[in-house]
Amino acid sequence: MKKMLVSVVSRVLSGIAAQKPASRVLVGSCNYSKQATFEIKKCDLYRLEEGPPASTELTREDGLKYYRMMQTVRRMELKADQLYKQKFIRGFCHLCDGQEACCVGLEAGIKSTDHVITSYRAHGICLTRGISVRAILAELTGRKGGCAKGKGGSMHMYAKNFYGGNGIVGAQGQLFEVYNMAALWKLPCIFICENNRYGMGTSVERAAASTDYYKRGNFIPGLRVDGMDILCVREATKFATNYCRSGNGPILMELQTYRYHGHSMSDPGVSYRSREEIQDVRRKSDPIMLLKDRMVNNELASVDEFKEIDGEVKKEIEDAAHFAVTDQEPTLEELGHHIYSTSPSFEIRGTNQWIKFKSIS
Ligand SMILES: Cc1ncc(C[n+]2csc(CCOP(=O)(O)OP(=O)(O)O)c2C)c(N)n1
Repeated sequence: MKKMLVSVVSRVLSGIAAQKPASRVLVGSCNYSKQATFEIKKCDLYRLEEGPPASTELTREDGLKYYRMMQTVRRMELKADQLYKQKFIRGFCHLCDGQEACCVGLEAGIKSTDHVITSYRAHGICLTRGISVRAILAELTGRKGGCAKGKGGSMHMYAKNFYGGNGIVGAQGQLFEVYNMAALWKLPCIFICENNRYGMGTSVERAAASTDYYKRGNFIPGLRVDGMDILCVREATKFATNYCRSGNGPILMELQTYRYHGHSMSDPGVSYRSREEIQDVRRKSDPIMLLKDRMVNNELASVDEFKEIDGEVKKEIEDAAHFAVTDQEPTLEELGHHIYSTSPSFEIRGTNQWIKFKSIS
């Protein structure tokens, strides 16, 4: 089976779908159902004869795994918000709380051996690609134990088969081409546009003549997906990966989602949209709440079980945050490494910035 490359583009978006009830429930042991079948919102299609299914099965095991992962992303982002305000985190910081179903659903629909490139709103995908909360938070605070040794920060974290966080809007497409050409991968590709309704402080309706982003690939087929529903994202991703792997060429997926925070930590996020709008999305379409309600209503898990997971996640985040504020910073010499293949290589032009810096201090 061919590997695949997924390029996730953080962009804007609209309309979040109402949930539909589950249909069939299979009762298992231990007082819980082992799995249930849920109706999910149909995707809008572009240049496709058929799309992802309108119903899907969720096992108790997968559901609990997705819940824990989404809750970890949510709590990690809220901790990052706190650390930023305490000035432990400096510089750019783009949080993805509200968009958890996108990164967790994407990972649920691809293989760990597939390749992923994403935009600057990268923390959630870093986690789903396998980086620990500890290594992410320590990267945000610029410490040695960070996944990029404290030198990358919010937008430059990497893992196996994961090529970052990129600060340049739209760079994912070019990077994909570069990687493809350099490695002669010739990989099939899914382009994912996370449409959170705003580009910085401008609503999509103000910015674009056509907000049908899933049609923007022109000759490339597209899907518009409810990005607040992890099951919709998972099924759409599975459909898209099958489509690409079958040799049909690339496909574009627009995930309609919402970011609870502003564009970045320097944007309070309430000057161009109302607090009521944000509250409304939280109340009606929160991705974590939707999954939890579905599972409880269909006896896949109990409220107490979710509380227990919440407690474990909270502890993991607190431990990671403690590490992130107590771990050492990289040494000045280390700052010059990993920029060129010879480390450090500042002597090339007769200067060594870090030595100069040392002598000043
Ligand atoms: C090529 C380029 N131009 C401009 C910028 C500055 N910039 C950073 S984010 C951004 C807008 C991003 O909008 P979008 O991805 O739609 O949504 P958001 O991140 O606000 O959720 C811009 C113009 C950039 N990083 N790269």
